[in-house]
Amino acid sequence: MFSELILALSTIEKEKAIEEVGRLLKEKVNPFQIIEKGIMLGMNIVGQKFEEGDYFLPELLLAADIVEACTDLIKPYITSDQYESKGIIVIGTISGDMHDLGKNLVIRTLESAGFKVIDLGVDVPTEKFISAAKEEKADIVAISTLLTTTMVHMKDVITGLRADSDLKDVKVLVGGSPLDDEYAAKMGADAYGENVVDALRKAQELIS
Ligand code: B12
Repeated sequence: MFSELILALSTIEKEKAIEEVGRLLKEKVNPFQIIEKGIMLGMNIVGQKFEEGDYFLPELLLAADIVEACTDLIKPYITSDQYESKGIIVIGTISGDMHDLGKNLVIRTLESAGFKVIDLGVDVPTEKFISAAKEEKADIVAISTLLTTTMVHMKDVITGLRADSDLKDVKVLVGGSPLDDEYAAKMGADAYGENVVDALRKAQELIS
């Protein structure tokens, strides 16, 4: 069902990818499945090609542009009727990391479920996470990273949050492809979200 979308993304064919997403939505395919089983798998192939030296940064950027266009199409179909919980979430990509496509998808999903989400953007320093958590009275601080070189900085944010007496009730949710449950727990995070659906489920569990 998703092979055409995966192929279009992995071969960087924007029009075809958009057409496929439109077709899947029209056929009432679950939008989360389009993200996880289509877009994610297509981007994984792009990543592999990059690793193998077949693609370079321009191709990654073009692929990123396609993902943005596809998610713009999907957003209206992610509705809040299946979810109830609400809370305030401050989110950002950790310092040194510019990847934001996954984070943006997570934001859209959380917002559609009724959360207020404050996006700090990419390359966010520890102090910014802490000051924003205070200013916004956040229930959850969510941190994203896609690089093994920057995931170590997540621990600094968590340590900083834990050391601040004003923020002792704030929960920390982490995500990004190099992480897993074990690494998240070792850093002291409250939860790890593997994908958009898991991110939403974990956010709701942390709030309840
Ligand atoms: C697109 C892309 C880029 C784009 C990013 C554009 C953008 N606006 O984000 C650009 C071209 C800028 C880029 C740059 C680089 N990239 Co890059 N990039 C990718 C690529 C191909 C896809 C990432 C992506 O967007 N996937 C799609 C999204 C939807 O998935 P996702 O990000 O994983 O997010 C999901 C989950 O992880 C989770 N999630 C994500 N965040 C969060 C947060 C929370 C709180 C939760 C709960 C969940 C969650 O939910 C999301 C949805 O399911 C990956 C390969 C790959 N397959 O991941 C490489 C990859 C991540 N990049 C890589 C590298 C090396 C780089 C560069 C260093 C390249 C270079 N030599 O300059 C630079 C780094 C720049 C920097 N300082 O950040 C490596 C990282 C290797 C590593 N293990 O550290 C990868 C794995 C490619 C590879 N195989 O070598 N990249």
